[in-house]
Amino acid sequence: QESQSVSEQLDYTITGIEAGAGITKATDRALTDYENLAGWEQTNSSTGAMLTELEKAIDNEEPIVVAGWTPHFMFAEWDLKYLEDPEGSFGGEEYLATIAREGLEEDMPEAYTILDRIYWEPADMESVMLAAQETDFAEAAQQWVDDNQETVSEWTEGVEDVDGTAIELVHTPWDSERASGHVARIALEQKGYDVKLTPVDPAIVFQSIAEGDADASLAPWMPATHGPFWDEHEGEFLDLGANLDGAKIGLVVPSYMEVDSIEDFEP
Ligand code: PBE
Repeated sequence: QESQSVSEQLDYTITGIEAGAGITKATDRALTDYENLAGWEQTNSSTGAMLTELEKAIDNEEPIVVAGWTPHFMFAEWDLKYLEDPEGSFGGEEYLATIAREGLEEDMPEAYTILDRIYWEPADMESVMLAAQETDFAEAAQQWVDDNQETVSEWTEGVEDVDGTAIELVHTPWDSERASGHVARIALEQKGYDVKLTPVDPAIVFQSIAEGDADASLAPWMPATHGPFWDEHEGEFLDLGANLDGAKIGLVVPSYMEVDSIEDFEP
């Protein structure tokens, strides 16, 4: 309806994703950081539901605000933009961190070295994510490794083979982390590890590694997205640095919407 403001048309609602996601906490921060969002709320069901809502809105050229992130295929699929975030509720550039349990360096030095070296670019991760749309993550990751064996060999160079040592990696249940989890699994398997990959919520990634129930993870998004979980367990896990730079989270809208900043919404 023409007479309604965009905020009214949106029903003062941001379409979020899973309740346990880091971006859900960041969106809650935005709802308190921005005075013009007082009284707004976010809906939280699933990433799949958010994408369905986004597609439906775009088909009807209706306004929608979603919790979005990069790398993700949503930006290849639709014409979208991040809203400016002058309050910094969503942080700036994010990196993906590799973390490990205390003692991994002594117990499994070969795995530690490989995990410490794993680093790739957003375009690499995106190519696995895209391929996985047609097949599954195991096959898509294998394809990327086959095409990039030189890179994987740099990660494993000089590392001695092990004989079926069991190692457990935990990752969050989003495509970006399914991609990095499977690629790390294959790199470790090339050196003889028996790798178990377990999808868990972000809180459990940190908790399981802090408690030594899992060995390592490439899934943390830092510093903003999973910062609260990181801080909660600081000192109880090993920080192996970035495995990818150039990630981002924020509020995302279709490009046809006239708002450019979170501040632009009428209260
Ligand atoms: N994400 C994708 C996750 C991490 C990876 C941004 C949706 C989150 O916890 O928010």
